[in-house]
Amino acid sequence: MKLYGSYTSPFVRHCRIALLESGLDFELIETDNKASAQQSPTQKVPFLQDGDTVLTDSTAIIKYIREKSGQPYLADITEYDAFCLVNTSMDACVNLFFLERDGINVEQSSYLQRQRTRVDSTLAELDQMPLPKHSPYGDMALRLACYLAWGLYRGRISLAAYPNLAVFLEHANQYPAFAQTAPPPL
Ligand SMILES: N[C@@H](CCC(=O)N[C@@H](CS)C(=O)NCC(=O)O)C(=O)O
Repeated sequence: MKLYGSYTSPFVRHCRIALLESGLDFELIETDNKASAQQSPTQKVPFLQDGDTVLTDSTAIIKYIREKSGQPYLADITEYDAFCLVNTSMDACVNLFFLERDGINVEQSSYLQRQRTRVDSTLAELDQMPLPKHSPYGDMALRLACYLAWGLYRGRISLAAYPNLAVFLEHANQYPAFAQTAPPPL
């Protein structure tokens, strides 16, 4: 199975963790923006190819890996909704990262300011949720850990106002599949 992506993307990291946990054979093919624009209609990473199966979104890729390896995947509706909340926060945060990297000024757009407050309001909500302190981590927790670690790595978030998230991430950093997939030093 071929997973296309980068070593820095939090979406790709979650897929790599699921693959490591599954024990399935896979190859990570490093893919930049130019290559993803040519190979996936989303023009994003990750995407996955396994024989005739081609998947273009990390959420579908993780469902595929979990089902193929007989592992549970977001079985509970509360966990599913919390997973979606993490995704909403991470999408907004990644979007602002790329826009600011292109020199776009967030202050000029009320929509971009809303994206910024969305990151804060979703993190505040996630900070109130019960979160695991050890494995086994479900896919909501893994996605949250990938997001928080990426946000800190890119200097996009601070956890100073979110003590529960900070403790959660500290514990997740001890989990081998999570530690093994950390992004390279900048
Ligand atoms: N919904 C997608 C989001 C993936 C995503 O945003 N990937 C980023 C990298 S972290 C990307 O490739 N962005 C390039 C772009 O937006 O042009 C998924 O879950 O796979």
